[in-house]
Amino acid sequence: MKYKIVFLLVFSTICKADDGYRLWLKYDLIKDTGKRAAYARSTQFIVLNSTNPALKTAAGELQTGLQGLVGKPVPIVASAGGKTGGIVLTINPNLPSINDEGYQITSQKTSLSIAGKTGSGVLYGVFALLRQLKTGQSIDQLSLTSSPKIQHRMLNHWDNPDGSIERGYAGQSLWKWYELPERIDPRYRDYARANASIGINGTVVNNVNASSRFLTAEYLQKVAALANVFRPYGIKIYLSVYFPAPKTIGGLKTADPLDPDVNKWWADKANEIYKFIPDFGGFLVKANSEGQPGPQDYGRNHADGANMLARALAPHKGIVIWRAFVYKADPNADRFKAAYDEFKPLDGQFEKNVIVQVKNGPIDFQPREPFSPIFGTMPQTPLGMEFQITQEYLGFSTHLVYEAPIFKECLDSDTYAGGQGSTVAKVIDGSLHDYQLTVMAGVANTGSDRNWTGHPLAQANWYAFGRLAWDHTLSSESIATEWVKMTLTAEPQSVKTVTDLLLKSREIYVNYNTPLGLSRPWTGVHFAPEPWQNRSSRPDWTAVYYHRADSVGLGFDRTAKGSQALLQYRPQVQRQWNNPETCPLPYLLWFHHVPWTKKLSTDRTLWDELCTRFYAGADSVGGLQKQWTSVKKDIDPETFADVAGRLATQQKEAIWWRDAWVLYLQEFSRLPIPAPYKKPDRTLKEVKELVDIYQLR
Ligand code: BDP
Repeated sequence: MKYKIVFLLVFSTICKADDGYRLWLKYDLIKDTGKRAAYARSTQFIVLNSTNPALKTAAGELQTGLQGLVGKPVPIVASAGGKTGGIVLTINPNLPSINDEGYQITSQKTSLSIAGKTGSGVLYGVFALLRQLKTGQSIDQLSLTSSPKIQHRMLNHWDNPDGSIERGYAGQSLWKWYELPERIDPRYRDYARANASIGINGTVVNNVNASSRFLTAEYLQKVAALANVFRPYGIKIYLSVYFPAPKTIGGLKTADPLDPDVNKWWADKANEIYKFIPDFGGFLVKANSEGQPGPQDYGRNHADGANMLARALAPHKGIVIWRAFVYKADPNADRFKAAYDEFKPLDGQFEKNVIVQVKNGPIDFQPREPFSPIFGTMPQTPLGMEFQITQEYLGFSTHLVYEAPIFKECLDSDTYAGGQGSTVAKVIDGSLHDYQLTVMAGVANTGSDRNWTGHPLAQANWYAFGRLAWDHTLSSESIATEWVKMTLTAEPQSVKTVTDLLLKSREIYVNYNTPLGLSRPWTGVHFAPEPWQNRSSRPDWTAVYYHRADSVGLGFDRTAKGSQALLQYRPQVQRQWNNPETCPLPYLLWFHHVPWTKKLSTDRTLWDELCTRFYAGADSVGGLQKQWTSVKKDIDPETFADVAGRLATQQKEAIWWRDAWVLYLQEFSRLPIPAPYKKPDRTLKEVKELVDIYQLR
């Protein structure tokens, strides 16, 4: 009987379903006993002889990690006392060849050393060492040196004070404003750990469509309580601000950035904020964009607005992150061109502590966009990157899209701003134009769902964002492999299979969703296909504005004969995309209106190629399902079932996307669906009815 109980206890611990809460920080006993013994020999104790908060965090994380991985307690001691086999954590401000947050891990004969110039550097080194262990790599003769390429690696939360999240698909906000500052949800610390483990060092906790409430003393206390939790993990807090706050909460008659009283109000507000949060990071601002007020309401420009806030923050070393996501209602304009037109003339006019944050593409986080032309055009203004991790246009949390390839595609694009090789990555890491301020932001996909991200595999997107913000030269594949090993399984065949499935997922989504350079076939909630949508308060909020289907063909002519948006790029870039005969197919319909019967480089006509992609894309989801089934034995049952269910939904919805597009476009092309594909079972009317139901989501 006794044995039975013990067995049941052990069994239930081993088989305890994995709810995904631990993300990639799963420090379970390493199965390979040989490796485990080797690791245990070199990690017998941790030497910590400082009270630096981040260093203490580092020691604690290392202790927890090692205890889990090697299965024995690892004491933290103040000195090695002549003993060998320990890990020494040191801060050394004079270390050569790393920057302030970099780390150096070296195995000496009898001990391992993790050193950095700051506590945060050591903390990142600790997580790097744990990554080595968890992914089964040797730690003998280890010599790892790494520094982040971007200074501010941050998440942008689009979280509202009422707990909802704009474009959030993983539950409610993590921040329980109504409980703060008195009650500190333990999850705040786990959030900070997860971010620190991938190098993220900043977080904007509220929506860019901001409420001025966050600047009141009442809320600043709450924000300060979060900042206190994040600080030992090297994470600074930032706030999105509502530009007219001097009016809404300050009692002033204006928010004009050139008005002395308004300037004084912001300066006083900054002083107040820094009393609450001495290491406050700064402001993120969405102004004169999608109805948000801004400096233009007073006849001023973006630089006037940003500079006023920058002057208020400068004495405290805070920064202003001013967003370039702007476009005005103009029936004759091309939204593609709007941000460039407004920002290019302001190059060089911003204060030193301002950075302009630009979305990766010119429109809005589409499944595939060319890089924003702004990246090639503002050498005298630091430009930061804004990626979207949450899957606003990528099927929410039911469709699988591993986003590293989206991020990489943009980072690796050549702007030619300083001749060949002037990639977007080199623009935003500051190396091309010697920017003194660098930012990479990701709109967070986290929420109150137990597994943080809704889709279990969407955790990989948060992970990939952090890893790329640290080092944009990493490949999508290496990040995927690492994440799978850290999170799902170490079995080599399954690691390979899941990595492969992740790597394919984005292209599959593009194929059934927006192939050949189509964009924005949504209105409303940005989930269901609505390529027929042609009515809205603004033309650029309809779907037909983007695809321009007519009896002749499909696509948006942005060449010199069309909207001329292509002219915003450097001539070398224009040459790549200018000619419909040679324009790479992924960008074809972004820049050209192509006749239905035009032969493409695939030797198929545009119509046949489109159909092929819609059908092949939808079919490929079946392939993903098969691959996932093949790894079942190596995946936690709860995670397996969750992903399997979501893939099944994706399969259904991919067919529905395919049907919506082909049936709708067929009304213009008047061409048959090419063999071997069969006509959809439903009618266009039926698809539209289905969409109406989904728009109620
Ligand atoms: C769009 C979103 C909207 C955001 C906006 C932004 O649909 O919810 O407020 O971007 O980035 O993608 O400001």
